[in-house]
Amino acid sequence: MRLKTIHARTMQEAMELVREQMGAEAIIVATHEDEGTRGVRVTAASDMEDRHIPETERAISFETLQMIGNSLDDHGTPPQLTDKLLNSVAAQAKADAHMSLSGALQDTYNFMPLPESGVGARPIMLIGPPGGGKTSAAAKLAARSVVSGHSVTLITTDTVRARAVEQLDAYGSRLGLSTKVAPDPLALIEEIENAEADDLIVIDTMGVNPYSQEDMDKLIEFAGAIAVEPILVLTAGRDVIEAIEIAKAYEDVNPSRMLVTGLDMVRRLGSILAAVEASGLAFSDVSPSPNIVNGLRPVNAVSLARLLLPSEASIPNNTSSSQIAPENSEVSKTSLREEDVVENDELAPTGSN
Ligand SMILES: Nc1nc2c(ncn2[C@@H]2O[C@H](COP(=O)(O)OP(=O)(O)O)[C@@H](O)[C@H]2O)c(=O)[nH]1
Ligand SMILES: [Mg+2]
Repeated sequence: MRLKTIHARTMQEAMELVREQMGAEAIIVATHEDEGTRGVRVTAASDMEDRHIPETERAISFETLQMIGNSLDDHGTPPQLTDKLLNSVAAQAKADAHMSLSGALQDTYNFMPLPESGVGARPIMLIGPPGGGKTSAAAKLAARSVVSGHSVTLITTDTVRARAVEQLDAYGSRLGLSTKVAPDPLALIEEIENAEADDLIVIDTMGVNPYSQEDMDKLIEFAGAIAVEPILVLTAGRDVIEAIEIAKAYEDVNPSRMLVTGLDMVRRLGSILAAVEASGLAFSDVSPSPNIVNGLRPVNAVSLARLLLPSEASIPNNTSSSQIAPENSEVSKTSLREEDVVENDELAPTGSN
C-alpha cells in the first residue's frame, strides 16, 4: 500500500505510530487535526519512490483522500472506521473520489437489497425498537411488490401497541391486501403456511426495547418459530455508540440485514456506517421518506458513496446536480436527488402510530 492513514490522540502519537507501522522512511504527506476531542489523522506514504510519481499518475491524490476523510468526519464516522475506509480507498486503483469510496464501501460492507418477489425468498420479518419505522417499512415493501406485479401476504404479530393492527391494515387495504394477525408464534406459523407459494411474506412485529430481555425473548419466540429472515429496522441519526449497541442487542434474533429509515431527517450517516460495520449486518434498503409508495430504495456501494460525499465530488458528469440539501450544508447530504422525492403520495402516512 502506498498510502496509509493513521488516527491518534496527538500529533506526536500519530508520528510514532507511523514510524512503528510503516518504518522510519515513511513520509507524512498530509495531516488533519480534528476540532474537539477527535484527535489527529495523518496520511503517510511508505514508498520513497512515491514522491517522484507525478500527482496525476497516482491512484488517488492526497487531496482527494483528505476530502473523503473530511466528508466521513463531517458525517460523524468514528475515527477508527474512517481510517479503515481511507486505507481501503488508498488501496483502490481509482483516481476518482466517488469511485474509490464506492470500492472501499464495497470491500467493507455487504449490500443485499430485499426482494420484490416471494419466489425463493424466506418470509421477511421486520424487527427493531419502537418507532423505528417497522410498520411503515412493511407497507413500503408490500407496496413495492404490489406495484411491480407480485403477490404479497402481510402479517403482523404486533398486538401489543394500541391500534398497531389498524395502522398496518390501513396501509394494506389501500394496496388491496388484508392484514393477517398472528398474536402468538403458532398463529404465525399458520399464517405463513396459509400464504400462496409465490407470495412475498412481510411480517411486522411489536417494537422491542433492545435492553429488555423480556421483550427480546418474546421476539425470539416469534422469529424462532419458523424459518424467517429477520431484518433490523433502525432510524438514522442516533449517537454512534448508541446505534452500535442497539444493533448488537438484536444479535440473538439473528438478523441478516439492516433497513435504515428516516434518511430524509438526518444530515449525518456516521452512526449507521458504524452500526452496520460493528454488527456485521448487510445493508438492505434505505427509506428516504415517510411515504409508502416509492418510499424505499435499495442501497449499494455506489449510491452510499454518493450519500457520503459532497455533491460536487460525487455526481458523475452526466447526472443532474440538483439536490434537496441546503446549499450551505457542510455535509453532503446528498441525501436525495429531486427525482427521488415522492410527492402527492396517495398512501401518505395515516399518523396512527
Ligand atoms: N420522515 C420519515 N418518517 C418515517 C420514515 N419511516 C417511518 N416514518 C414515520 O415514523 C413514525 C413511526 O413509524 P412506524 O412505522 O409506526 O414505526 P414502528 O413503531 O417501528 O412500527 C411514523 O410516523 C412514520 O410515518 C422515514 O423514512 N422518514
Ligand atoms: Mg409498528
